[in-house]
Amino acid sequence: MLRVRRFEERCVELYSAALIRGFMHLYIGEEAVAVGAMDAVGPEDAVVSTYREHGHALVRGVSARAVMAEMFGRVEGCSRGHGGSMHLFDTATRFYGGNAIVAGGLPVAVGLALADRLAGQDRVTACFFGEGAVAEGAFHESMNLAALWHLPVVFLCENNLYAMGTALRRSESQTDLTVKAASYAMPAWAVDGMDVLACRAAARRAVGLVRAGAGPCFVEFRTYRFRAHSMYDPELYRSKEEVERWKTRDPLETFARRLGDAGLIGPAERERLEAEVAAEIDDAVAFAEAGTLEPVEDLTRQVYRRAVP
Ligand SMILES: Cc1ncc(C[n+]2csc(CCOP(=O)(O)OP(=O)(O)O)c2C)c(N)n1
Ligand SMILES: [Mg+2]
Repeated sequence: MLRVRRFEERCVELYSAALIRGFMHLYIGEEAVAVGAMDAVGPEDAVVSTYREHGHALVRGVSARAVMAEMFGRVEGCSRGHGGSMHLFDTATRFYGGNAIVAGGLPVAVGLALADRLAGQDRVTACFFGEGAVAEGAFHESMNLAALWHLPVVFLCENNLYAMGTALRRSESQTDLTVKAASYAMPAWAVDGMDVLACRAAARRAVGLVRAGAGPCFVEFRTYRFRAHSMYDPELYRSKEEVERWKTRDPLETFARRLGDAGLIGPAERERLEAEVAAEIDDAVAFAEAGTLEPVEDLTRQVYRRAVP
């Protein structure tokens, strides 16, 4: 969690210095979900995420160098600099994005799980998405097919209460997302997304069920983003008090306190971890800065068009 938090804080500085450009969505405040949930998936499994995916990529094992170089638009980035912040991909870790389209990852996850089934592979696909996805048709089609075909997908919904500036309660008649999921005949439950151990336990239970052949499973993580939707929004849709209230439940600091109280990680060890993380990020930034810009001839590579007869 510390690594993800500090990585993104550095990204903010780099964005202000115009070294990172384009859209950038921060995960700050939600780290317990990626860290807790990813612990339940193995290297053979697949992971699908959204445009708020820096944390998922890092926790999955995409190197800080490859992620930072991608943010800088360098060829050494995990998507050859073609993707940037919203499109981190890495086949080596079976990290299938990074998806700018709300709910766009769900059909991809169902397809991956179907491919695994057809290939006789005993693997699970973990699919992260925001609660805004439940308003999309792709969410319902994906949930239905996954359940109908008993596909090994773990649907991991990060409910941070807002989809850009739209509060869930202003856009959905049913705000209990587990009820929506359960209507597709799959096990579904909610968990405190600010508690990393609770997130891990919930994800382990879900992945366990899916791996045992029970079909798909849905977990709603109740969490909160501490920053604007993207790099800037006027935040007129929520009060400062609400943000401050959630910040008292900061998953990183509450867990650090818990570790301190248990005598596991004290101030000296925290300092050592901070230094270790800072060194890794410094190295990633240096790597990205020294990276190569894509040659102009390559710009239209992987851009497809229909041939005109
Ligand atoms: C299909 C589609 N519609 C609209 C948008 C514009 N858009 C970008 S992010 C976003 C909000 C999504 O919110 P949520 O799924 O809750 O994820 P969060 O940003 O809270 O992590 C919207 C509507 C989009 N990217 N794709
Ligand atoms: Mg949201």
